[in-house]
Amino acid sequence: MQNVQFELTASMMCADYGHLEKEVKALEEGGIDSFHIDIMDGRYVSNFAMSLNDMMYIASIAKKPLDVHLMIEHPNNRINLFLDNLRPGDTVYIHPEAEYHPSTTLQSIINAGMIPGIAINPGTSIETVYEMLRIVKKVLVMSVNPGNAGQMYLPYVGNKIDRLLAMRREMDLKIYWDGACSLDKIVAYGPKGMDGFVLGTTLLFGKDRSYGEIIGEIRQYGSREALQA
Ligand code: S6P
Ligand code: MG
Repeated sequence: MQNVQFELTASMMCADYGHLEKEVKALEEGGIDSFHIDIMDGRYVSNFAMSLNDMMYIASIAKKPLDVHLMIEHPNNRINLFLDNLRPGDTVYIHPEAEYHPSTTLQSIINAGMIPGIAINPGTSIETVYEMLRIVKKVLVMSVNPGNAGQMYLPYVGNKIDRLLAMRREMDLKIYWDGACSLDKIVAYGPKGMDGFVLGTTLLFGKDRSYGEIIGEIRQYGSREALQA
């Protein structure tokens, strides 16, 4: 039987900010693997979602790792603000288009003991970022344009995910899905070897069921193909 294991990450910009500590605890008790922190500067993307203080607060109360997605221009100018407030084993993703020399920023992330990643926009081809795939440990594939939760899945991204999954034979990479992640996507891509999925309004937040119930169901159905094999 094929062993299907994937990481489930909660997109904290979708959480209830009136009860943030309660949200973090409920997600951890419900079986979440990590917390996805969408940092925005209003320039690289037109929205302001989370910021440094939000990240620091969640880092101070969460037992599970953080997965920091920097949607900011020139992350190299401010990278230490984030790295100084994270823990070894946390992940930091940058958007390569947002920096003149993205590999310098990635090296700073590595030097600080964090896991380096790049986020690839729907309109960015693998060829554009190919050399960086040799430096990073994780790739966050955007299946919506960055900036907002609750958007529609862009179907042309599926081909890029399949190509990245095939490239893992030659590269030491983990591949994650970010944007409009629904159960049918996990059922389709979990058994193909996807390493993780960011869960937002589509599947996890604002529902009438507990996080534990939803996460349990995702793991059960995401492994369905494997169980049938
Ligand atoms: C988008 C951001 C994502 C969203 C996530 C929300 O800029 O990077 O992490 O928070 O996509 O999930 P959903 O299911 O509402 O699209
Ligand atoms: Mg994100």
